Amino acid sequence: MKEKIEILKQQLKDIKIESKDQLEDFRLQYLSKKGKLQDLFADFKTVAKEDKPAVGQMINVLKNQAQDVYNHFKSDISSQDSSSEKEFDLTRPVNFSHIGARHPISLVRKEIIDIFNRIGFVISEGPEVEDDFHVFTALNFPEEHPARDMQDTFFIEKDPDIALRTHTSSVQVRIMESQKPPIRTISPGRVFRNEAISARAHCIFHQVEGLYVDKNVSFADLKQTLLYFAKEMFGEETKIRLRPSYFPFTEPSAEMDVSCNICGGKGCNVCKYTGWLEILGCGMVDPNVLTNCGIDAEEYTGFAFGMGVERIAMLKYQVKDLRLFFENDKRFLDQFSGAY
Ligand code: 2U9
Repeated sequence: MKEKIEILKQQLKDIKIESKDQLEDFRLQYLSKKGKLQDLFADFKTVAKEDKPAVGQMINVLKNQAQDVYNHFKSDISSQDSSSEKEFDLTRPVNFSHIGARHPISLVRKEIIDIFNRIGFVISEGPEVEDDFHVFTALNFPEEHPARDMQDTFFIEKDPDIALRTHTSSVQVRIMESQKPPIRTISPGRVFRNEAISARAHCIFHQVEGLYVDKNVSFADLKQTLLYFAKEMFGEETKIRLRPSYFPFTEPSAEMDVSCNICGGKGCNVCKYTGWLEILGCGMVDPNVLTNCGIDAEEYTGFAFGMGVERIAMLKYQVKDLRLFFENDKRFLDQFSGAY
């Protein structure tokens, strides 16, 4: 009997099980009611009384050993199964945790567009490479204006009449050339200026410009439209103020400030303790511009405004360095992933 137990013990040590079928064979051979261990328990009756304690213990140890062997190979085989499933399971859902997010400039541009869409402004787009007439001449820029200089504008090398647009006003010139008033449009787009890159300026940036031309459009309409925009963009409590300015294409012209949304106008380091933040330029369209674009300046008047999207985004998200919008550092961009 003892010899039989020793043989089985050795067999259990040497055993190798590599598949579910082999595992089931093992269970039937060793652990089932008709298995080898059960036979031992049956033979146990024939063991001499004085040997029973020792032989009984040996059988129990063997039984535990067989059960351990079974458990070990069972877990081995099931882990092999699940790892091969992992490798080949093409139906597993995709991990959606890194799908990216809208760029902050896209977010702010969309917000600006949505605000003006709600009061009837439609989007117009046009070419980034433009001729002198649409960028400068139609917009009343004098021949000697510094913006026409190589230092300020990127011209196409072979043709001094063709340049990268310095503002999206050229799109609105095209709209006025091809459509009759009433015109109520906004033109978002990329613009290019020959400037050194710094924390506050870049040679490529984004603008949204607006134009409203109709009979009896007044400065009061401009003010009310921009007040609505400021409240929608920066909050209901926002105030605006207009300071006189000069642009070749508008007369009168103004720059618009909004009350600082950080300190509520009390003064802080963002508004440099003035309580105000400059956000855009605006004015009544110069009659010369209307005439240049084929619109009767006796019959129609218009207002226009323009803003830099980066500037609005810097104020909205309190970004201190404009270059961050162009570097596409994932750590910066990830901060906007929840913002729709
Ligand atoms: C037409 C006529 C007039 C658009 C205007 C501004 C004032 C203005 C700047 C803001 C910051 C450009 O991005 S920025 O540097 N823009 O101050 N833009 S009025 O006037 C127009 C547009 C189209 C036909």
